[in-house]
Amino acid sequence: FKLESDLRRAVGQDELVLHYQPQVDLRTGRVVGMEALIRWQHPEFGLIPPGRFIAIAEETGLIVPIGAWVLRTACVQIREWQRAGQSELRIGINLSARQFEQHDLASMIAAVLEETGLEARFLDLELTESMVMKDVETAIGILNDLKTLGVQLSIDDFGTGYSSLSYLKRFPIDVLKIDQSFVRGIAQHSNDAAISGAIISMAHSLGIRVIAEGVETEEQCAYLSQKLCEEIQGYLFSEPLPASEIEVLLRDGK
Ligand code: G
Ligand code: G
Ligand code: MN
Ligand code: NA
Repeated sequence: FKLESDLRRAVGQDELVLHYQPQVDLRTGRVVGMEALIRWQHPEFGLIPPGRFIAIAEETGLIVPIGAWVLRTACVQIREWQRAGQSELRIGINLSARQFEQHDLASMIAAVLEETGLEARFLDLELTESMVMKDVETAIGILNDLKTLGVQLSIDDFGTGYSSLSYLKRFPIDVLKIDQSFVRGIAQHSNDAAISGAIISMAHSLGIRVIAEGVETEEQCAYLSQKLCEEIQGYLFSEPLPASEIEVLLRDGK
């Protein structure tokens, strides 16, 4: 299969790139974090989105070296932006199931933090419900090891998978990211507004912060703000952008 052999080559040849999407504090309007999102600059096919190659990378195991590259590249980049003045900027990284199961995950992350000089509290690891619910006891062990490093842990796409509130309480989670599918309907569908509101109040009662994803309109923003959601991420503020464009955006004082 061509994409697979191409991907094998791409890892060694600078064809993978990271884009960054800002996360904005709803109270201050300031950019407080970025989510790193991978793309593949294919020599023939152009820019390929992750939805088209992450599954192949998972199946072939290539996700392990790719994931390590993502982590290192994003930590180096955020450290650079911190030095340039955004001293409290945080970076969010998507972990794949395969990476989550690597027994050296915590030591690999510790090594990258050490090497790049990024403080652990500025690194936010995004996991999904299915990753942590597959084997709850094992997952709690891994999450505790990661928390020992001092990193932040988020549940991505929250609300779309199976999770139980009793387990949520046992996971050392810092952030829930409300899935875009709920945010999208906030202004039109009372159910989506109710679910988004319930996720926020439940998270807060457990001492967990909330980031709403896929925020595209002022109406969604106003509702989330009224519900005391901490942060928003979405096209309303910015789509994911290459590092050079993020620098322009930060320079313009956003
Ligand atoms: O940027 P875009 O909306 O196309 O991303 C689609 C999905 O690809 C994201 O929801 C995310 O789960 C996944 N993704 C993006 N970057 C990475 C990455 O670096 N590692 C992994 N494992 N998944 C990623
Ligand atoms: O990791 P996760 O599955 O949450 O990936 C987020 C994805 O959502 C990225 O691929 C990004 O391109 C996409 N995205 C980010 N903001 C918006 C938005 O406001 N609207 C839509 N439709 N997609 C978005
Ligand atoms: Mn994500
Ligand atoms: Na998500």
